[in-house]
Amino acid sequence: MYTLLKQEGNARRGEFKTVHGTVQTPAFMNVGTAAAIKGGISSYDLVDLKCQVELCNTYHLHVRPGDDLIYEMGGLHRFMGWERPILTDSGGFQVFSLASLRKIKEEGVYFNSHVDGRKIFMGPEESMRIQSHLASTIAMAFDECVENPSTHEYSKHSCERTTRWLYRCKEEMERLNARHDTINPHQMLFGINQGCVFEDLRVAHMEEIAKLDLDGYAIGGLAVGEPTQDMYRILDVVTPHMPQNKPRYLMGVGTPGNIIEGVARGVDLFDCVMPSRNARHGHLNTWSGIRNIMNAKYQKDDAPIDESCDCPTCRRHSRAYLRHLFKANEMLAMRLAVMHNLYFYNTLMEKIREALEQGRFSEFREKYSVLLDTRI
Ligand code: PRF
Ligand code: ZN
Repeated sequence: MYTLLKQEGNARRGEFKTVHGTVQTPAFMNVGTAAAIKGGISSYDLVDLKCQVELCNTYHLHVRPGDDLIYEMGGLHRFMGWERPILTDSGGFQVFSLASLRKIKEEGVYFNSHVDGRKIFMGPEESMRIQSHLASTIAMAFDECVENPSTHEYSKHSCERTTRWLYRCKEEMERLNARHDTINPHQMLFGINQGCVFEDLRVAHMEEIAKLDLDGYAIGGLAVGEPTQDMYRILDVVTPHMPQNKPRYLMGVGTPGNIIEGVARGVDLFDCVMPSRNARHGHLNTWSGIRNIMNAKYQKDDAPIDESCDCPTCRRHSRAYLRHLFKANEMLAMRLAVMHNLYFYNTLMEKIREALEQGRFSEFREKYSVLLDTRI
C-alpha cells in the first residue's frame, strides 16, 4: 500500500507498506542478481549500507540454483538471510539481454541458458510460478523489453503482447497466492510500461495497464541505449498517466543525475547495477563528482574517498589504501569500493527524501543533478 506524504512539483515523498516492512520513497533498490550483491557484500552489510530493498533476478535464480531448491529452502528471504523487502525482476529483460538463440512466441520465449546452453521456455505463467517459489515481496510482470532502436510497428505489436502477458501474469499470481503451500501469499505484482521511445504507444499502454489495478507500476524499456533526453521526454509523458496511489518504478536507472531527474518527474523506485559495477572498476561516487581511485594523484592521499561520507569504508580507510588494494588486485578493493558506492546511493535517496520533506527538492536538484555525474 502506497501513501503519498508530500509533493513538490511532480516529485513525491511517500511510504510503501509491504509484508516485509515499509519502504520510504523515493528509494534505490540494491541489485543482488543471483541472490548476492557482487563484490562480496552480505545481507548483514546491506543493513549498515542503509539498503531498504534488494532486487534479485528470476532468470538467474531459475537457471542456478533453481527456484524449486530455493522454495525447499524456505524462499529467498530465508535463503539469503535478508528480512526486508525483495523485488524479483521477471526475466523479461534478462532473457532478452543475456540468453542466446531466443524465439519470441505468443505463449512466451524459448531460449538457451547462458550457463550451460540448455533449452528453456519462459512465459508469463512460468515467470509467476518461479517468482512465487522465490517468495519475493514484489513480483514483476513478464514483459518484452523492446530494444532500441525499434520501429513503431514492432513496438506496437510487442506492447500489445506484453499487455496480454500481463493479464496472464495477474491471473496466475492470484491462483498462486491462493494456494495453501505458497510461502508468501501476499506477493505483490507490478505491471511494466513499454513502447520504446514512441509517446503515443507509451501513453496508450500505460492507460491500458492502469485499468488492472495492480500493486505498482514500472516503466521499462528505457536506459537501453537511447539518448538521455529521450528517456526524460518519455517520463514526462508517461508519469501523468500513472496511478497517483501506487508506487512508480523506473527500471535499470541510473546515474545519480538520472535518479534526481526521475524523482523530479514523479518516480518513486529505482534500481541499477551501476554503483556496484562502477565500484568494481574503481569509479567512486562522491558529493563533488565521480573519482577514479586508480589515478596516480591518489597514491599518497590520506583523505577518505569522500570527506563527508560516513560509510564503513570512509570511516576507516584512505584513498591511498584503496588505490593500493586495486593495484594489488586484492579482493578487499572490490568490497570496500562497492560498500562506499551503495552507501552513497542509499544516502542520496535519504537526502532526496529530506529535501522533499523540507520543500527544498528543486534547490537540491539544481545543486546536484549535473555535479554528481561529473568526473573529477
Ligand atoms: N523490463 C524488465 N526488467 C528491466 C527492464 C525492462 O524493460 C529494464 C529496462 N531498463 C531494466 N530491467 N522486466
Ligand atoms: Zn564512503
